[in-house]
Amino acid sequence: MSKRKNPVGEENPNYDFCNFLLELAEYEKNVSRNMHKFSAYKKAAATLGEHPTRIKSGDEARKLKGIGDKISKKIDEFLATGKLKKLENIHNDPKTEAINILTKVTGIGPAKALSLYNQGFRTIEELQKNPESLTHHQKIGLKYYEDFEKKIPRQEIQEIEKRLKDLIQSIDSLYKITICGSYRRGKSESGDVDTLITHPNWTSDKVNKKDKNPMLKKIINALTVADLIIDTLSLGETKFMGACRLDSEHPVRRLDIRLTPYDQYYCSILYFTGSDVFNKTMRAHAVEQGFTLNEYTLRPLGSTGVPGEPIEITSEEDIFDFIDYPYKKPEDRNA
Ligand code: 8DG
Ligand code: CA
Ligand code: CA
Repeated sequence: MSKRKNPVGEENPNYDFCNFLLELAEYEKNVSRNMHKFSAYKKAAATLGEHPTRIKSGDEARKLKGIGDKISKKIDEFLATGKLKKLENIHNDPKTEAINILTKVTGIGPAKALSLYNQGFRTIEELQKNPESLTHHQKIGLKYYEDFEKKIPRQEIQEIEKRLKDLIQSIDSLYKITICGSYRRGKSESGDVDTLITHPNWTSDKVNKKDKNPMLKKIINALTVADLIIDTLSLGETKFMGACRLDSEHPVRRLDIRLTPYDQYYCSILYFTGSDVFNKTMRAHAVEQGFTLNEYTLRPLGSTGVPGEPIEITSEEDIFDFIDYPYKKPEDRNA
């Protein structure tokens, strides 16, 4: 998950509400560690972000999906005073402020940030001077901290996509490559590049075999030799996290790559496209309909609640159909 706060631009009529809600969401995730509140704030921000006109009162907001009493009161407070007491308190609390800053480094989660805080760390600069207690991933995160904070314009992801496809398909033209995440949802800029790769000869019955699958390592090697990948945060058999760069004129970007079995491709695409809030809502709907949905498969839940065999899926639409959920194009999954 990228560490950006995704500030909403001023062109949005409710951008100031969205931004304080997103900030409250980050606080719940990183400091209070309350994921229910985190989701609630994110959902409310997404709803307001899609609303075409300026909200004029908490009452008006309360009529919208995902906005209840508490959030509508915050909107009233913000409209009346131009600020929120809760956020002021958060900003004035050094511990909260430090955790917010430290968790912006990729690889540093809330627990590590708290432990760093307890060791006396407050700023990125302090960490850079004393990086001894950090993992390899966290050190690389620190190295590219400033670049990783920058959003990636859509145009640049298109260029990265083209290079990825050229390089990977020159290893084997049957590789299928899809950039997912916010890019696939049509956003004009993204926090990172989420790449999904599959190959018709690699299916789930071949996973779990004791032989190591060399496919992803070969791909990462080729992308590194071509100087597109410049650092690795972590590399397993099916999952790569790292840093890439088009050329020295461009900032260093976060690149995620997952290699997924051919028969699980559509569940993976759906999952990796997000948004995370959309995924949660859709998974909950699947359960109501008697299915369990994850990034690998869709399976029926028997009367005992034990999942059955995976259902054969040949498109993203299939998944929506099976759980009787109205199809949503990627652009409409920003909630
Ligand atoms: P962004 O990078 O532009 O900030 O947005 P994003 O593309 O939507 O977010 P992401 O953090 O890169 O995650 C990509 C997708 O992965 C996300 O849209 C949905 C899926 N996903 C979840 N939960 C989680 C999670 O806990 N961690 C990660 N890394 N991805 C998740 O549904
Ligand atoms: Ca990502
Ligand atoms: Ca992303």
